[in-house]
Amino acid sequence: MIAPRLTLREIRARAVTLTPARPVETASGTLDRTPLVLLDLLTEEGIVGRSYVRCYAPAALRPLAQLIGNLDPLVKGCGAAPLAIGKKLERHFRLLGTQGLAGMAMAGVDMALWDALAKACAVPLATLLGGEAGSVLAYAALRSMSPQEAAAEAEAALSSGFSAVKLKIGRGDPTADLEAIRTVRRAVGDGVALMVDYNQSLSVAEACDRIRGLDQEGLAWIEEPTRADDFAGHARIAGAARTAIQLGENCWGPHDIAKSISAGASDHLMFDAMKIGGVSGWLRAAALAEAAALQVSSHAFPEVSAHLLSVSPSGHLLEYIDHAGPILEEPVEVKDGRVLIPDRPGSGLAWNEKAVEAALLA
Ligand code: SMN
Ligand code: MG
Repeated sequence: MIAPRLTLREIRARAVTLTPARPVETASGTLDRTPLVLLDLLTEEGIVGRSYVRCYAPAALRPLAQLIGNLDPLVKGCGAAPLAIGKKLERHFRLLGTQGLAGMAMAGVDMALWDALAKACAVPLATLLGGEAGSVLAYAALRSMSPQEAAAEAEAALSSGFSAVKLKIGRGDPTADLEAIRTVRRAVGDGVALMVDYNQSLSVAEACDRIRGLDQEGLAWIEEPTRADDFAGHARIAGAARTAIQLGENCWGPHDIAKSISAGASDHLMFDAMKIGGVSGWLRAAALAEAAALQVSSHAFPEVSAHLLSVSPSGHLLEYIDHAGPILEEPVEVKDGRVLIPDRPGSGLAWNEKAVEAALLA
């Protein structure tokens, strides 16, 4: 079969707000709503490329959906070529800057384009990228910061097959961190990998102090102890800690990753499929990580991240947290602590239209 060349006909962007069964608590705020923009990239050939982006702040939801819709005249009639369209959009946004909403919009288009291309070739995205459909090792991200509730979540994760969990800390003093870590550790046992995430909540000086106190806890990594764009600060923290430092979910594209690597900011890297610049940005950043011998994990977006981690030379762990599941026809599947790469064309995203309808922003 010869894959058809695709010509873009229309971008549709729909804003939805989901209400998670359990809010996600972090030291930098609690997320009790999930504002998403769903992208449908329609082609003349009938193939539809899909992706979603997540804007965290409800106030940014409508503007983001509008911005994505406003890209329609720029891409209409173009071939479905992610790199060429990426170049065009970068030129369009150069004077504004390609981070924030513009970066999210560009990444959404990029991911939808790759989805369309994989569908046109009738293969999973991982296969189009040179890998194969299989599975990737995952960890469960715990939503609650209270020690007892986090421990109960961790036990549930273990009984559904996970062998690694991540706990959010940093809301209280160092004793509160230790209590939460030890309560979860007691619940999961020593054989389970336990990571912690400060969500940027400490100063560099505080982090250097606190983190030494965690070195005996057998943690697999300590994530974002200080503000994400302070690469020099993270490098100081990494120098003071024996435990590995994890960073990257707030890096915008390969250029931020290059800066982080050259500062020696972290021992591991984690990419957010949206902030890193979609599939194209991820692949470029993954090459930098490989060359720097840093392992790459994912942040959120488990659907597309499963494909991407499987073709990342230093792929490590997938973060399993199901934000979009309620509006998907086939939410991500986990088996024995591994996320399965769906053996269907594209990245595997299909909307559950009834659920989308109910969640649409009025
Ligand atoms: C996180 C960030 C934003 C929303 C939810 C969770 C977190 C993570 O930093 O690593 O999952
Ligand atoms: Mg994090």
